[in-house]
Amino acid sequence: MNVLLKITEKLKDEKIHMTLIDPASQGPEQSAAIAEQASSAGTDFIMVGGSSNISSRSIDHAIISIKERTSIPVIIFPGSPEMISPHADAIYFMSLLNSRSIEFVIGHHVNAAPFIHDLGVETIPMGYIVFEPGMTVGRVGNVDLIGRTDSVRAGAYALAAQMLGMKLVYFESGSGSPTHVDSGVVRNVKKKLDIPLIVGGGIRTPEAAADLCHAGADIIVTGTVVEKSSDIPYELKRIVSAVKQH
Ligand code: 1GP
Repeated sequence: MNVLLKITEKLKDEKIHMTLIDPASQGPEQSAAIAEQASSAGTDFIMVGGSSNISSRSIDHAIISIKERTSIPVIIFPGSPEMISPHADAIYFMSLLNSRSIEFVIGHHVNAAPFIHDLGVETIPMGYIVFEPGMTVGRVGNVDLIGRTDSVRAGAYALAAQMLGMKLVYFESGSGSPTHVDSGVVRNVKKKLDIPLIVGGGIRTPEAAADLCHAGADIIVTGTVVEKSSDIPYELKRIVSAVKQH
């Protein structure tokens, strides 16, 4: 299965919802239970990862358990070079473009590339751009944060990602953020950007997801909403259906 092809094919018909599961927040069984409920709520892809440092063993266990209970593709969303697993369908080969630390822009990638190559896992080149408030990823990634309404800087970074040959751009406010990226920024950037735009961080309601999709976001990521919810199918179904209505 080519995951990037699946993403681009699906985007011809509809917008995409992805559920982020952080294996540092719960054990593999609970991660799998969340994935199963997210899948039944209609999410299209599971992303596994986060900013906390997790061993390749923990990532392996989480992905194996998730794959036992769901059939939707699993993409690794790595917060460190250890977060690699042969059990994933793909890994975002993501450069944190507005980090001040060279490791997050290209250094970790150089270290991880030979291992990923030998494992044969599909890599999806992605420009990862972090906005205020940034939360854990902003701090850990030593990010020069973009203001949440700064269309000019956001657009310049997104275009640079596209010109570097990246296949996706991800606008991130940080997991658990009280705000999400401003929809005006998404609207302005999408006027010039040709590659799909992912938006995540702080999206908790169907209204927020709808607003961002209406502005031009192609893929919406939610994580905290499922980790905190006592009724995942109900809450997620409402968000997924808001995404699919655009
Ligand atoms: C974080 O964009 C994702 O990397 C999801 O954020 O946990 O706030 O939904 P939330």
